[in-house]
Amino acid sequence: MSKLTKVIIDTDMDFDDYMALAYLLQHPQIEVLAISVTGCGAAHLSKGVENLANFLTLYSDETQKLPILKGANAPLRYSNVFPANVRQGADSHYQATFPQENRQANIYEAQAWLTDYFLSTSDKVTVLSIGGGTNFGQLFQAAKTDKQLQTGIFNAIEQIVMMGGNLTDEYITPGASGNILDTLGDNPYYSNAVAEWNIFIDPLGAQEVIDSGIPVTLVALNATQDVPIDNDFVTQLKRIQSPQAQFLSEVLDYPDNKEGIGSFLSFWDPLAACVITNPDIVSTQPFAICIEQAMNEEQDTSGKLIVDEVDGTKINVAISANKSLVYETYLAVFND
Ligand SMILES: [Ca+2]
Repeated sequence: MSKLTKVIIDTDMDFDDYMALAYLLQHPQIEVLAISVTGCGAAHLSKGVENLANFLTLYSDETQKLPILKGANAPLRYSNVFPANVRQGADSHYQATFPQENRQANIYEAQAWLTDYFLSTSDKVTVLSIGGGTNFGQLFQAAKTDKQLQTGIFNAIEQIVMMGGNLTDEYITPGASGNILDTLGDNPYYSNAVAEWNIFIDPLGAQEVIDSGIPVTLVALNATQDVPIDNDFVTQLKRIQSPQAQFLSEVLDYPDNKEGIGSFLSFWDPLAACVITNPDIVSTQPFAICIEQAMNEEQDTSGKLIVDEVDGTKINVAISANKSLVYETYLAVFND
């Protein structure tokens, strides 16, 4: 990367969103322009916004004033939700300590801010989508009947990098199965074995993102499963004395997170963030993709990625990742 890349981040303020945010906020070649928050993922909306505002106090005065965009309260389709313990962990920011309350926070309504921005900007931006497709899906839906907004969006957004989805083994080897049941444990209130959470939470929002006409790279579970968060990574992170790295260590020390280190936690959102700065850390392949929209409560497949050469939209899917290069890339920004 030679020039500064401008990024708008859309987040659900899960544990790994802090990792992705910290990476991009710290990266010398990235300029974060605004951060939108969705209330349909891990954290509830007001908590997510508050946590993000306070998280920014780990950074400069200028960063503390970044536009924080309060987004959706509900998905565009269905009302799928994360388990209560996941939401509690996110709402409580994993009991990690923010330096202070952010008294300079600039909080805006997401659709209004994004609409004004894309109607007036001459920036070229990358969108990092790490909280499902609802906020940007809603924007793209509005743009279908607003030519000026549509043009503004097309001129401004160069690419969308989205963490989400998985290609099962009917399409690729090795395939990746869904991650809904993994999270539900002994209380599987959904039957879906084929979808990934960001897509499952709002299959229509994700479809709108894919169909936006903007180049999309989907950082799928096929790639993230190559990069587990293991003890070696955590040890390296803990050695870094910066307040940002120490904050992330605290997040990973939260009991439900700690339990997953070396087992069920992956570099989900931070991998997508690293793909913006270092696309070569993953292998991508083009696929024509549709997202299953139908819900079936007995044997649900909603949110499944379907490869469909006729009706699908061509996007790039990250299908594998180089773990040691990912760790190195990620940790380098904190070590500098
Ligand atoms: Ca997330």
